[in-house]
Amino acid sequence: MRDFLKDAAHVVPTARQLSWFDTAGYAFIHFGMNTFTDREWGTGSEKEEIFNPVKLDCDQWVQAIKDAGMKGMVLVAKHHDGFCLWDTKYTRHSVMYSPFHRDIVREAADACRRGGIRFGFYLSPWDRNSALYGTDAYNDYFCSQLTELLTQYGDIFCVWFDNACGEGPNGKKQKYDFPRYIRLIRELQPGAVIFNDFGPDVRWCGNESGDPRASEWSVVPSELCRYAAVQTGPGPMANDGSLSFIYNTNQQIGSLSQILYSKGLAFVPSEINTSIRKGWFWHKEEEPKSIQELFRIYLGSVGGNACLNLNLPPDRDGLIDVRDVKRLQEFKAFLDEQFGTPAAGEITKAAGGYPTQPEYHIRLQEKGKAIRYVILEEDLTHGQRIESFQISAASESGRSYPFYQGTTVGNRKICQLVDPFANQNPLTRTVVWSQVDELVVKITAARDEVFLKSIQVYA
Ligand code: FUL
Repeated sequence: MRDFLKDAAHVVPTARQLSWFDTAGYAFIHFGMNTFTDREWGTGSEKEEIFNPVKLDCDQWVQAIKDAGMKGMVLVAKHHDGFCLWDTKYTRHSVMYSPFHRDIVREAADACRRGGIRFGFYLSPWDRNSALYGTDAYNDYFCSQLTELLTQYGDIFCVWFDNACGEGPNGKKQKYDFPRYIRLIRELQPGAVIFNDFGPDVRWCGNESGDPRASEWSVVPSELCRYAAVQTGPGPMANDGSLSFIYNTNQQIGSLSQILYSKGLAFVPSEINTSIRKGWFWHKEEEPKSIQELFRIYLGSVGGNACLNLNLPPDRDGLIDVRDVKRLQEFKAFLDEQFGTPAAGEITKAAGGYPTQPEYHIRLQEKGKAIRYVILEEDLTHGQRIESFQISAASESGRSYPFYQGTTVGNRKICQLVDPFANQNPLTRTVVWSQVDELVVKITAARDEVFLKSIQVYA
């Protein structure tokens, strides 16, 4: 049992996963035929003539993304309706056969490069337009499309696949050859992470509404992520049951009780993806989410050991709606206000103690200010190890108030001590901040020796 826990603690990310974690927040761009038909899923029989975003300006998209503090773009190059936003050799159902006649993938990739953010794409395996769909030849077609996108548009940081698999124009369903797609991406863009429901690099969080798990592990059973590299042997209960039930919607992914039954563990972090509006595509009547809602999503993703992929849908002119642009700017101003002033303080690790239960003391330079956030980061190059921790405030008189209990940390855990909207927190309400001169972060359980990368405190 102890050996298995240690093995679990040593499951580590690849360089491409670590670099993806650094991106923290990036924007999904859903744009295509559905923008013009007011739908979420097209039929594949839409006429190319209707696609004409006359004012399209990808620099405007990039500016909106940067205004929000996000560092990348994942453009939907082809959605389920099969319409391609780039100059492809393999179908006439593309921008090049529309009145618009411009390669939008090229313009978006170039704008990202100019703006200093990363570029990636979504390519839907489900294709309701291709006559090849449902035959082996479709996998060749799909790989040809992938090859164009992977070789003609510079560095790609993320290739995003969803698993939707419906019927094509001939009524047939396709057997997707994911191992082949993955091999091709590794060969042509080895630095790109691949998002898919089941890995290999990044997995779906299990919902589209931005809801985080209470405890988010990046070390997960390979039963969930069948395309990921298995890094351990089987758990001590592997022969006493099976994880065949496991799916992304499960709330216990990676928990101790679950990994014990695994045949082997893999490192596959979660991406929280959701839209700034209700739909993925632009619909005139929809409004952007509130600051409060966006902040909840931010805390649970960027601050919850995941990355945030926030969808910003361009309108029929080919621009991000001014309502959304304004909301993103307001949101960034709100974030700057919340995390603007780190409270300086010296951090020391208490001597002695157990390697799996270290205690960190943060001496506050300035007494009297209520602490609003504590941000913890594990050094993931050693693996994700922390199972639980608590934070307490200590006063000169020796009084200690344990006011925050947490579970996983991983890449980054933002502990919110005061709710900026309610301006209180039942846990910290009783803390007399004027007497507090030290915070204590105590790791209460870990799978092996703890390596924290940083502790940041915001007043
Ligand atoms: C899903 C698709 O069916 C939606 O239309 C959207 O693209 C979302 C991000 O993935 O599987």
